[in-house]
Amino acid sequence: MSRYLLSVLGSKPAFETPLHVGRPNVGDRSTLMRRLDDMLDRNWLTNDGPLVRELEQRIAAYIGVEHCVAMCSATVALEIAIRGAGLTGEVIVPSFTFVATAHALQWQEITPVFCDIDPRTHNLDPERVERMITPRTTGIIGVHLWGRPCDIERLNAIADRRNLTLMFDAAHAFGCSHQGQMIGSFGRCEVFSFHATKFLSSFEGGAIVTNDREFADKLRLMRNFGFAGYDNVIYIGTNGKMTEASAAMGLTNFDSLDDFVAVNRRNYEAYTNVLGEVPGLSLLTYNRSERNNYQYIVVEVDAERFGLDRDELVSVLHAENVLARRYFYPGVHRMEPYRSFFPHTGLLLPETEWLAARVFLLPTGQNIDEKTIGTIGSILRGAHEAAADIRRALRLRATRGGVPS
Ligand code: T4K
Repeated sequence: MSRYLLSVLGSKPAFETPLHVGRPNVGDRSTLMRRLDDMLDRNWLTNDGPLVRELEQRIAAYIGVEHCVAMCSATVALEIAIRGAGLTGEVIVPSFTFVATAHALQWQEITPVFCDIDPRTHNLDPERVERMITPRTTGIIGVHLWGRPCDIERLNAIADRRNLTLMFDAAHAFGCSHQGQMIGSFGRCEVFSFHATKFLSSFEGGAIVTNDREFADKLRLMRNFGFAGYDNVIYIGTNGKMTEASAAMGLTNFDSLDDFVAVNRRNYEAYTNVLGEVPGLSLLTYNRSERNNYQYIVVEVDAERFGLDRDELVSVLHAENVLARRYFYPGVHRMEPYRSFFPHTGLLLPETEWLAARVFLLPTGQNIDEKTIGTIGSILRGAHEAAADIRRALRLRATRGGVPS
């Protein structure tokens, strides 16, 4: 069989226009426009409007929790949840996550203590969590990375035993379940992201979900400057409110969740087929007995078996206009201000460092079909077969600072 003609070796890119990771899932446009028209007719644009309330009710019912407090982003929601829960001192978090998980703590001068992950699950390793606890520790924030639940039971047991607050960054996990129970219903609270790139998007947005009524009331105050009525501020607050336009988008996309899962799942199965044939690449698996949103196509590269390392392979894909992403590289501990504060943290995070050098994400969503995935599969197979030539070409390009002739 002849080799696939790769752009990195001088051919034309496989795709004329870039294929992005993180293209938004968008539901029915006419429904969105109708909601926006109604919103303009009402002339009520933000501040706990009817669309925000409807979205909150629908999310709470869907997850099976008592309270949902919608916010302008998951980052602000995390900040408010952390402050509302009274966390101080040190809080244990993974470093293999989006930087917002740690920033939400550092922003309020709470030290994120980076804990290593279990390389099989990509999530916090509870055994290591236990070892990171000090007298200053007040909480643990687990991240359900890629929508796959943390080891919730063991983290719960540690938090109970050590009298710590446990909450979850569930930014990736809307629509996912753990032991049949929707994610969102665990810990003191959980935080979802509705950013444009997330499974459920409200342009920008997020939410805190909890079963604790008093806590939810406090969070509502904190998201609105602490106002408990006209002229009456009873708490320190910020502006964390979701707009009505965002809620319109969130509600419209909520109507299409099943369609989004179906598309994501179809793509996931197609990737499973094409990746199965390529030595050295493994696709992250989801527990099929649970509900999954299949929003992320996460691939690990075994450089020795594949013939190229992750960064070399990402260069091959970019040359074809497949804009694969190295989430979450290089690990939050290697980003500022953390790398200056704690320059040697990497020594405590061998699994994070190992994984951050192996993982990349491929495009999925409504703009990607099985034919496109077939082509991406051919590129990946071609890259494996031509690994030695590619490595030479990339090295030549690096030394010349240009494209190989
Ligand atoms: N916790 C975790 C675990 C998270 O992953 C995140 C966010 C948060 C907390 C905080 O949530 P938010 O405060 O954002 O609600 C992106 C997103 O901006 C970020 O929300 C997300 N995680 C993270 C994983 O990915 P970047 O810096 O990679 O974004 P960007 O602009 O490169 O977008 C990714 C790709 O998506 C682009 O290559 C193109 C495509 N895209 C993006 C947007 C915004 C589109 O096609 N259309 C669009 O409108 O962080």
